[in-house]
Amino acid sequence: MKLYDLELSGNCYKVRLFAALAKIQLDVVPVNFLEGEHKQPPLIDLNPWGEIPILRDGAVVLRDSQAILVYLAAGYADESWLPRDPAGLGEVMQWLSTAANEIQNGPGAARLVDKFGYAIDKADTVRRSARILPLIDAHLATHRWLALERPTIADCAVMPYVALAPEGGVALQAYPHLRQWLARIKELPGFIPMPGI
Ligand SMILES: N[C@@H](CCC(=O)N[C@@H](CS)C(=O)NCC(=O)O)C(=O)O
Repeated sequence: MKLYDLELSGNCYKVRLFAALAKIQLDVVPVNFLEGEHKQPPLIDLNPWGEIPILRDGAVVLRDSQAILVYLAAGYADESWLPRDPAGLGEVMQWLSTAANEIQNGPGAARLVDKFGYAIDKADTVRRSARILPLIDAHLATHRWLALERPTIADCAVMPYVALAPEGGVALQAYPHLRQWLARIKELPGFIPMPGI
């Protein structure tokens, strides 16, 4: 399986992290992001959205980090990471949506402004962060993991841009439960870091 990857991308790191934790072999292919390799053939033919990560597994080509996590967990990992019962599946999926919406558009987007100079409304990203991070902290006050009281792909999806929030000027000091959860993830067997985490 090939993962078209950027080391500094939290979305790519979600996939690398889960593969490391679940001991899934990936052939990581670095993409020259600055030169826009992801906007040109052959990558633009694999993902017309012009984004990475992209996963290629034989005839299967997938964009979107959440979709890739689901694919890898369903096909290559034990069910503890992604349950098959409707309630458990729904519980994990609601966090994948949080990763793709509130987290991506909050701390994820704040980092894009500060670290990469993207023309995004910084105040809006800070407002979104200030709304979602206390909610997650409150959830983690009574839960060790985001879903199902065990590590799942929900943790892999939400963790990167939360941990990288300070790179977007979003401090985590006010969220002790969230910081303890980040530390717990870093203690999981197989954990790998990325720059900033
Ligand atoms: N929903 C996608 C978003 C992917 C995404 O935004 N990737 C960024 C890198 S982290 C990208 O390729 N952006 C294209 C660009 O800025 O040119 C996912 O979760 O994978």
